[in-house]
Amino acid sequence: MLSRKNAHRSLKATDMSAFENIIYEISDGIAWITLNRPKALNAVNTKMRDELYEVIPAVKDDPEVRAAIIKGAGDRAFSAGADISEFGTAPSQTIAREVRWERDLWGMFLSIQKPVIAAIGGFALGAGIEMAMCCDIRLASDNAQFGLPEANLGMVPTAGGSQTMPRVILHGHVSQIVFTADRIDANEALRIGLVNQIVPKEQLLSAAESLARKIMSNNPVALEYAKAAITRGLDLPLDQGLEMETRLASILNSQRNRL
Ligand code: CO8
Repeated sequence: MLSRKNAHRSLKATDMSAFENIIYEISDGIAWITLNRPKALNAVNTKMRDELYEVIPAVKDDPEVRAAIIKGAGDRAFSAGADISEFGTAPSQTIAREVRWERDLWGMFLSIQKPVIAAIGGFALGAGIEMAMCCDIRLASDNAQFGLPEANLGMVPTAGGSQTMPRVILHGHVSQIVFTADRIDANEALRIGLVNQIVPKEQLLSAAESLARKIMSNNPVALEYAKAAITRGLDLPLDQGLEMETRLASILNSQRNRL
Protein backbone atom coordinates (compact mmCIF):
# COMPACT_ATOMS: atom_id res chain seq x y z
CA MET A 1 0.00 0.00 0.00
CA LEU A 2 1.22 3.49 -0.80
CA SER A 3 2.08 5.61 2.18
CA ARG A 4 0.01 8.75 2.56
CA LYS A 5 3.05 10.79 1.52
CA ASN A 6 3.63 8.80 -1.68
CA ALA A 7 -0.06 8.66 -2.43
CA HIS A 8 0.02 12.46 -2.79
CA ARG A 9 2.50 12.19 -5.62
CA SER A 10 0.07 10.43 -7.91
CA LEU A 11 -2.84 12.79 -7.30
CA LYS A 12 -4.07 14.72 -10.32
CA ALA A 13 -6.80 17.30 -10.70
CA THR A 14 -9.14 14.59 -11.98
CA ASP A 15 -8.73 12.60 -8.74
CA MET A 16 -9.95 15.57 -6.77
CA SER A 17 -13.32 16.07 -8.38
CA ALA A 18 -14.93 14.50 -5.31
CA PHE A 19 -13.79 17.26 -2.98
CA GLU A 20 -16.58 19.05 -1.14
CA ASN A 21 -14.99 22.29 -0.09
CA ILE A 22 -12.19 22.81 -2.60
CA ILE A 23 -12.19 22.96 -6.36
CA TYR A 24 -8.86 21.97 -7.88
CA GLU A 25 -8.28 22.56 -11.57
CA ILE A 26 -5.24 22.73 -13.78
CA SER A 27 -5.34 24.90 -16.86
CA ASP A 28 -2.29 25.33 -19.10
CA GLY A 29 0.17 24.88 -16.26
CA ILE A 30 -1.72 26.91 -13.65
CA ALA A 31 -3.26 25.09 -10.68
CA TRP A 32 -6.38 26.93 -9.57
CA ILE A 33 -7.36 26.24 -5.97
CA THR A 34 -10.81 27.55 -5.12
CA LEU A 35 -11.96 27.68 -1.50
CA ASN A 36 -15.50 26.60 -2.13
CA ARG A 37 -17.96 27.34 0.67
CA PRO A 38 -19.40 30.61 -0.61
CA LYS A 39 -22.48 30.45 1.68
CA ALA A 40 -20.15 30.46 4.69
CA LEU A 41 -17.83 33.04 3.09
CA ASN A 42 -15.38 30.20 2.35
CA ALA A 43 -14.65 29.66 6.04
CA VAL A 44 -12.02 26.98 6.58
CA ASN A 45 -13.67 23.99 8.27
CA THR A 46 -11.94 20.73 9.12
CA LYS A 47 -13.04 19.19 5.83
CA MET A 48 -11.57 22.06 3.80
CA ARG A 49 -8.35 21.86 5.79
CA ASP A 50 -8.14 18.11 5.07
CA GLU A 51 -8.79 18.71 1.38
CA LEU A 52 -6.13 21.42 1.24
CA TYR A 53 -3.83 18.91 2.84
CA GLU A 54 -4.39 16.67 -0.20
CA VAL A 55 -4.22 19.44 -2.78
CA ILE A 56 -1.01 21.21 -1.74
CA PRO A 57 1.30 18.19 -2.27
CA ALA A 58 -0.29 17.79 -5.69
CA VAL A 59 0.62 21.40 -6.52
CA LYS A 60 4.14 20.76 -5.25
CA ASP A 61 4.76 17.49 -7.04
CA ASP A 62 2.83 17.64 -10.31
CA PRO A 63 5.35 18.60 -13.03
CA GLU A 64 2.44 19.87 -15.12
CA VAL A 65 1.85 22.63 -12.56
CA ARG A 66 4.12 25.66 -13.03
CA ALA A 67 2.30 28.16 -10.80
CA ALA A 68 -0.76 28.21 -8.56
CA ILE A 69 -3.52 30.70 -7.89
CA ILE A 70 -5.69 30.44 -4.79
CA LYS A 71 -9.04 32.20 -4.67
CA GLY A 72 -12.42 32.13 -2.96
CA ALA A 73 -15.67 31.05 -4.59
CA GLY A 74 -18.31 33.74 -5.08
CA ASP A 75 -17.70 37.46 -4.89
CA ARG A 76 -17.97 38.11 -1.14
CA ALA A 77 -14.89 36.48 0.32
CA PHE A 78 -11.51 34.94 -0.21
CA SER A 79 -12.09 33.31 3.19
CA ALA A 80 -13.65 34.59 6.43
CA GLY A 81 -11.18 32.46 8.40
CA ALA A 82 -11.61 29.35 10.44
CA ASP A 83 -15.17 28.04 10.68
CA ILE A 84 -16.28 29.49 13.99
CA SER A 85 -19.18 27.05 14.20
CA GLU A 86 -16.59 24.29 14.72
CA PHE A 87 -14.79 26.11 17.53
CA GLY A 88 -14.81 24.09 20.73
CA THR A 89 -15.80 20.89 18.95
CA ALA A 90 -12.31 19.31 18.97
CA PRO A 91 -12.30 16.13 21.06
CA SER A 92 -9.59 17.36 23.38
CA GLN A 93 -6.76 19.85 23.33
CA THR A 94 -4.21 17.04 23.23
CA ILE A 95 -5.80 15.37 20.22
CA ALA A 96 -6.29 18.72 18.47
CA ARG A 97 -2.61 19.50 19.05
CA GLU A 98 -1.53 16.10 17.69
CA VAL A 99 -3.70 16.51 14.61
CA ARG A 100 -2.32 19.98 13.99
CA TRP A 101 1.21 18.71 14.35
CA GLU A 102 0.59 15.84 11.97
CA ARG A 103 -1.13 18.15 9.56
CA ASP A 104 1.15 21.14 9.35
CA LEU A 105 -0.90 22.69 6.58
CA TRP A 106 0.72 26.11 6.73
CA GLY A 107 4.26 24.69 6.73
CA MET A 108 3.26 22.53 3.78
CA PHE A 109 1.90 25.61 2.00
CA LEU A 110 5.15 27.49 2.59
CA SER A 111 7.16 24.57 1.19
CA ILE A 112 5.65 24.88 -2.30
CA GLN A 113 8.63 25.68 -4.52
CA LYS A 114 6.56 27.15 -7.33
CA PRO A 115 5.13 30.68 -7.51
CA VAL A 116 1.80 30.94 -5.68
CA ILE A 117 -0.53 33.92 -6.08
CA ALA A 118 -3.45 34.76 -3.79
CA ALA A 119 -6.35 36.42 -5.61
CA ILE A 120 -8.17 38.06 -2.73
CA GLY A 121 -11.73 39.18 -3.40
CA GLY A 122 -13.82 40.41 -0.45
CA PHE A 123 -13.09 39.27 3.10
CA ALA A 124 -9.74 37.74 4.04
CA LEU A 125 -9.92 37.24 7.78
CA GLY A 126 -8.07 35.07 10.27
CA ALA A 127 -6.98 31.85 8.62
CA GLY A 128 -8.04 33.45 5.29
CA ILE A 129 -5.43 36.22 5.32
CA GLU A 130 -3.01 33.82 6.97
CA MET A 131 -3.35 31.46 4.02
CA ALA A 132 -2.79 34.38 1.65
CA MET A 133 0.38 35.23 3.56
CA CYS A 134 1.73 31.77 2.73
CA CYS A 135 1.58 32.86 -0.93
CA ASP A 136 4.30 34.75 -2.75
CA ILE A 137 2.17 37.51 -4.23
CA ARG A 138 -1.18 38.91 -3.09
CA LEU A 139 -3.56 40.66 -5.47
CA ALA A 140 -6.61 42.29 -3.91
CA SER A 141 -9.93 43.31 -5.39
CA ASP A 142 -11.01 46.87 -4.62
CA ASN A 143 -13.66 45.51 -2.20
CA ALA A 144 -11.19 43.37 -0.20
CA GLN A 145 -11.11 43.61 3.58
CA PHE A 146 -8.44 42.16 5.80
CA GLY A 147 -8.17 41.40 9.46
CA LEU A 148 -7.00 39.09 12.17
CA PRO A 149 -10.06 38.92 14.48
CA GLU A 150 -8.45 36.34 16.78
CA ALA A 151 -7.94 38.77 19.69
CA ASN A 152 -11.68 39.42 19.62
CA LEU A 153 -12.20 35.68 20.10
CA GLY A 154 -9.64 35.42 22.92
CA MET A 155 -7.15 33.72 20.61
CA VAL A 156 -3.78 34.42 19.06
CA PRO A 157 -3.30 33.95 15.30
CA THR A 158 -2.54 30.25 14.92
CA ALA A 159 -2.57 29.68 11.21
CA GLY A 160 0.96 31.07 11.06
CA GLY A 161 -0.06 34.74 11.02
CA SER A 162 1.98 35.85 14.01
CA GLN A 163 5.09 34.67 12.14
CA THR A 164 4.24 35.18 8.48
CA MET A 165 2.75 38.68 8.77
CA PRO A 166 5.90 40.27 10.26
CA ARG A 167 7.79 38.77 7.33
CA VAL A 168 5.48 40.63 4.95
CA ILE A 169 4.81 43.99 6.65
CA LEU A 170 6.45 46.07 9.34
CA HIS A 171 6.19 44.94 12.95
CA GLY A 172 4.22 48.02 14.08
CA HIS A 173 1.50 47.43 11.49
CA VAL A 174 1.28 43.75 12.51
CA SER A 175 0.88 44.67 16.17
CA GLN A 176 -1.88 47.16 15.38
CA ILE A 177 -3.78 44.66 13.21
CA VAL A 178 -3.43 41.85 15.77
CA PHE A 179 -4.00 43.88 18.96
CA THR A 180 -7.01 45.87 17.70
CA ALA A 181 -8.55 43.05 15.59
CA ASP A 182 -9.73 45.90 13.32
CA ARG A 183 -10.41 45.26 9.68
CA ILE A 184 -8.51 47.23 7.03
CA ASP A 185 -9.56 47.91 3.46
CA ALA A 186 -7.68 47.25 0.23
CA ASN A 187 -6.16 50.76 0.08
CA GLU A 188 -4.74 50.49 3.59
CA ALA A 189 -3.51 46.95 2.82
CA LEU A 190 -1.70 48.31 -0.24
CA ARG A 191 -0.28 51.26 1.71
CA ILE A 192 1.30 49.01 4.34
CA GLY A 193 2.51 46.44 1.79
CA LEU A 194 0.17 43.61 2.77
CA VAL A 195 -0.91 43.29 -0.88
CA ASN A 196 1.03 43.90 -4.06
CA GLN A 197 -1.73 45.44 -6.13
CA ILE A 198 -5.42 46.38 -6.13
CA VAL A 199 -7.55 45.58 -9.15
CA PRO A 200 -11.24 46.12 -9.88
CA LYS A 201 -13.10 43.10 -8.54
CA GLU A 202 -14.31 41.95 -11.96
CA GLN A 203 -10.69 41.88 -13.20
CA LEU A 204 -9.20 40.06 -10.21
CA LEU A 205 -8.94 36.59 -11.74
CA SER A 206 -7.76 37.76 -15.15
CA ALA A 207 -5.12 39.93 -13.46
CA ALA A 208 -3.98 36.94 -11.37
CA GLU A 209 -3.83 34.75 -14.46
CA SER A 210 -1.89 37.33 -16.50
CA LEU A 211 0.60 37.70 -13.68
CA ALA A 212 0.98 33.91 -13.39
CA ARG A 213 1.52 33.61 -17.16
CA LYS A 214 4.11 36.39 -17.14
CA ILE A 215 5.96 34.61 -14.31
CA MET A 216 5.65 31.26 -16.10
CA SER A 217 7.35 32.69 -19.20
CA ASN A 218 10.58 32.56 -17.17
CA ASN A 219 12.75 29.53 -16.54
CA PRO A 220 11.00 27.29 -13.96
CA VAL A 221 14.24 26.18 -12.29
CA ALA A 222 15.44 29.78 -11.99
CA LEU A 223 12.06 30.64 -10.42
CA GLU A 224 12.34 27.76 -7.97
CA TYR A 225 15.82 28.83 -6.90
CA ALA A 226 14.83 32.48 -6.69
CA LYS A 227 11.87 31.54 -4.47
CA ALA A 228 14.18 29.49 -2.25
CA ALA A 229 16.64 32.39 -2.00
CA ILE A 230 13.93 34.92 -1.15
CA THR A 231 11.97 32.83 1.34
CA ARG A 232 14.78 30.94 3.09
CA GLY A 233 16.99 34.01 3.15
CA LEU A 234 14.42 35.85 5.28
CA ASP A 235 15.29 33.57 8.18
CA LEU A 236 19.07 33.88 7.80
CA PRO A 237 21.58 36.54 8.84
CA LEU A 238 22.66 38.58 5.79
CA ASP A 239 26.08 36.90 5.43
CA GLN A 240 24.54 33.42 5.42
CA GLY A 241 21.80 34.58 3.08
CA LEU A 242 24.40 35.91 0.65
CA GLU A 243 26.28 32.60 0.84
CA MET A 244 23.08 30.72 0.08
CA GLU A 245 22.40 33.02 -2.88
CA THR A 246 25.89 32.33 -4.28
CA ARG A 247 25.42 28.58 -3.77
CA LEU A 248 22.06 28.53 -5.51
CA ALA A 249 23.39 30.63 -8.40
CA SER A 250 26.35 28.32 -8.93
CA ILE A 251 24.16 25.18 -8.83
CA LEU A 252 21.89 26.80 -11.39
CA ASN A 253 24.87 27.77 -13.57
CA SER A 254 26.36 24.29 -13.46
CA GLN A 255 22.99 22.80 -14.43
CA ARG A 256 22.75 25.24 -17.34
CA ASN A 257 26.29 24.38 -18.51
CA ARG A 258 25.46 20.67 -18.52
CA LEU A 259 22.59 21.21 -20.97
N1 CO8 B 1 -17.16 30.54 10.10
C1 CO8 B 1 -18.37 30.01 9.83
N2 CO8 B 1 -19.34 30.68 9.16
C2 CO8 B 1 -19.07 31.93 8.77
C3 CO8 B 1 -17.84 32.55 9.03
C4 CO8 B 1 -16.84 31.80 9.74
N3 CO8 B 1 -15.62 32.29 9.99
N4 CO8 B 1 -17.86 33.80 8.54
C5 CO8 B 1 -19.07 33.96 7.99
N5 CO8 B 1 -19.81 32.84 8.10
C6 CO8 B 1 -21.17 32.61 7.64
C7 CO8 B 1 -22.18 33.31 8.50
O1 CO8 B 1 -22.48 32.54 9.63
C8 CO8 B 1 -23.34 33.47 7.53
O2 CO8 B 1 -24.00 32.23 7.46
P1 CO8 B 1 -25.63 32.19 7.42
O3 CO8 B 1 -25.99 32.93 6.15
O4 CO8 B 1 -25.94 30.74 7.39
O5 CO8 B 1 -26.09 32.90 8.63
C9 CO8 B 1 -22.65 33.69 6.20
O6 CO8 B 1 -21.33 33.21 6.35
C10 CO8 B 1 -22.59 35.16 5.80
O7 CO8 B 1 -21.98 35.85 6.88
P2 CO8 B 1 -22.66 37.17 7.55
O8 CO8 B 1 -24.15 37.10 7.43
O9 CO8 B 1 -22.07 37.30 8.92
O10 CO8 B 1 -22.13 38.30 6.56
P3 CO8 B 1 -21.81 39.81 6.94
O11 CO8 B 1 -21.53 40.50 5.65
O12 CO8 B 1 -22.86 40.37 7.82
O13 CO8 B 1 -20.44 39.74 7.80
C11 CO8 B 1 -18.19 39.02 8.27
C12 CO8 B 1 -19.28 39.26 7.20
C13 CO8 B 1 -17.78 40.36 8.85
C14 CO8 B 1 -17.01 38.35 7.59
C15 CO8 B 1 -18.78 38.13 9.40
O14 CO8 B 1 -19.38 37.01 8.80
C16 CO8 B 1 -17.76 37.67 10.39
O15 CO8 B 1 -17.33 38.43 11.24
N6 CO8 B 1 -17.37 36.36 10.29
C17 CO8 B 1 -16.51 35.74 11.28
C18 CO8 B 1 -15.06 36.09 11.02
C19 CO8 B 1 -14.20 35.37 12.03
O16 CO8 B 1 -14.22 35.67 13.20
N7 CO8 B 1 -13.42 34.37 11.54
C20 CO8 B 1 -12.60 33.55 12.41
C21 CO8 B 1 -11.23 34.15 12.48
S1 CO8 B 1 -10.22 33.33 13.65
C22 CO8 B 1 -9.31 32.26 12.71
O17 CO8 B 1 -9.42 32.18 11.51
C23 CO8 B 1 -8.37 31.40 13.53
C24 CO8 B 1 -7.49 30.53 12.68
C25 CO8 B 1 -7.04 29.34 13.50
C26 CO8 B 1 -6.42 28.22 12.65
C27 CO8 B 1 -7.45 27.27 12.16
C28 CO8 B 1 -6.92 26.31 11.14
C29 CO8 B 1 -8.02 25.78 10.26
